[in-house]
Amino acid sequence: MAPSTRLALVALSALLSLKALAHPDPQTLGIVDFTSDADLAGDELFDYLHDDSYAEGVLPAPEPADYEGDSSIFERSVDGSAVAEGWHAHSLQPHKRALSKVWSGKSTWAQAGVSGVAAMQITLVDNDHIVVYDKAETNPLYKKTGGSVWGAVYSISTKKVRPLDLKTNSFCAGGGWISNGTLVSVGGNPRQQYVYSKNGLAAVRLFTPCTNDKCDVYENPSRIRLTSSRWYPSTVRLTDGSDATDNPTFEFFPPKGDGLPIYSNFLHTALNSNLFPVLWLLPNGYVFMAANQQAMVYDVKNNVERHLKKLPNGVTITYPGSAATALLPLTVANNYRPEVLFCGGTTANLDINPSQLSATYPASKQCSRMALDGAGVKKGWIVEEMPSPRVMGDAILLPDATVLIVNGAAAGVAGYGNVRDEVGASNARTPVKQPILYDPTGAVGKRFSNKFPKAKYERLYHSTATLIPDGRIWVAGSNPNDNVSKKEYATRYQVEMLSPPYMSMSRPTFSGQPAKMLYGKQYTLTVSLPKGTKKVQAFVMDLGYSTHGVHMSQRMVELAATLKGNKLTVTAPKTTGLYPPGPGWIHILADGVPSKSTKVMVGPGNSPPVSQSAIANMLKHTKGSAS
Ligand SMILES: *[C@@H]1O[C@H](CO)[C@@H](O)[C@H](O)[C@H]1NC(C)=O
Ligand SMILES: *[C@@H]1O[C@H](CO)[C@@H](O)[C@H](O)[C@H]1NC(C)=O
Ligand SMILES: [Cu+2]
Repeated sequence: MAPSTRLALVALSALLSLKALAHPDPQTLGIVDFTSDADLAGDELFDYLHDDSYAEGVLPAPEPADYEGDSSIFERSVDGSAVAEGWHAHSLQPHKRALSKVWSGKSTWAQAGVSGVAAMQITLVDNDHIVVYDKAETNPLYKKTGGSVWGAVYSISTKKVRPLDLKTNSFCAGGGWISNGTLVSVGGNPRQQYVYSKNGLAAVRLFTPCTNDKCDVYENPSRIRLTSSRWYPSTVRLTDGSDATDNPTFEFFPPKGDGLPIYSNFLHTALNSNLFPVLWLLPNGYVFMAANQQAMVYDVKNNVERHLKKLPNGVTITYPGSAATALLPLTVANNYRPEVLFCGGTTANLDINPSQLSATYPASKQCSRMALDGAGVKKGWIVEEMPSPRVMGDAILLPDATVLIVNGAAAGVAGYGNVRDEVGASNARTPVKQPILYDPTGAVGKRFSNKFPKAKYERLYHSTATLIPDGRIWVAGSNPNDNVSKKEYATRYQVEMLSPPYMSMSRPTFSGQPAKMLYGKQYTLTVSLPKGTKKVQAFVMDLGYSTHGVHMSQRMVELAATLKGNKLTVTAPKTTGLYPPGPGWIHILADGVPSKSTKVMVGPGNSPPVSQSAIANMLKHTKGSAS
């Protein structure tokens, strides 16, 4: 972050704050330092009018309702109908399993080329490609026409990177995939004149995958833009395949309703440390949300917030106290009962001036977990401890339904350049290079394993990780610097891959996968299983959009499956709440050993609903040049 970040969301009129803080002269937002007329052309399109009438008090601010007394919300869907099949309060199956045999062997790290641009935000595109977005800075990767770029596509098989031509500054943007298979990146930062980026505060960047390595980012701010400036925004794909973001307001992409932002009491209350809030779509269509030390369930359709119990023991779980977080796998065994997990973060007081914080302040060891149904919410947060403290961890769902936590530091907080005792500009120190594994179905107190070798490089602020289709974990980034830096802790371009023990085991394979899986329909895969396999399972996963320790829309849903001979008949998710329409990856497990995964479209692949009146109203109210 830039030093101003924590303050940036203090005011609801976020743009005005950002403006004042990001550039000393509030008149210059987005139009600072023009270098030529050519560069100026069209630039006004990237300047967005912030209309304060969207702020608190003007839009109806929903009164937060307490979940107590209305836990029935967990027993019905957003449309009032019965909940997603199989999703209701029930007790978990007894825990038997110690860590399964797939973890008995050795894990190894390997170097895997460079990411071309610093890997601040990443997402897997297809079986071989990862999109990498950075902030606009002087990366070594150049466009053919000259000039540094801040977006790239990395090939897993060749380890080559090709530049992407982003127009706007994607500094600390968020993003996700929508139902038609297009990647949407939202928000960012004002222009960086030395790399010719334009103002990305209200940017919407679209990337539709291709097979010829030619596709690029599409930006057209005259038609496609956010309602207001968003830095550190989160998104979640909704049941209709669209995307929501927040600033302390929410909005939808494509726009819905009147197309204008919706004020959020919850996000307002969660200031200051509400950046990159954590959002998980629940099987009943509501959205779980956590920011700072608070949590709630949001009824998107009716704009009702229901606050949950605070995270225990004063632990902050969002930036700059970034915890590793996941929606735990939704499985047949747990009856698709949603549970959320937060591990690490900080107990530092983040309401004081950052200059009073120290990069040596120990991170939290605490994990907090809650089941989100009537019974789970009544029970509240269940606290566990990691083997060691960690801030800025990444929680990666693994194909055997365990959770790997990689990256981060044992002390300090996220961000750079504004606390005491920094190393270089890093607000965190004591990198944690050893991954840990969490088995959600293990017995409390016995869920963690740390039998992993250490990675070679530190992965601090602005580092990322994702599962890739062959089952390895791709780790990249780390850049706690304002600009590309070679000083400790340097801007890291090196990519590393972790191979879990299952990579060298005899693994199942499958073929005959459909390109699309329609809701509730059955599909038959032809499988080849290691000898003596007793149990076969199938899953669909969203590998998420990873940035700042938040894996937006990451989820894992087991498919009901029956085996006859070598034919495995799987049933696609029954409801959009279990898996919202959009891309995913299918794989099978044979006695816990995963196959490789392949890409699938869940749902028909249609574009999300488009409301022309919402778009028109959004354009009307956000058109024009700022100041
Ligand atoms: C970033 O680094 C580049 C290359 O060294 C330099 O031209 C530019 O001025 C730097 N920008 C800032 C904001 O320091
Ligand atoms: C997907 O939908 C979005 C939003 O309407 C649209 O901008 C984009 O072009 C669509 N992508 C494809 C591949 O149709
Ligand atoms: Cu950032």
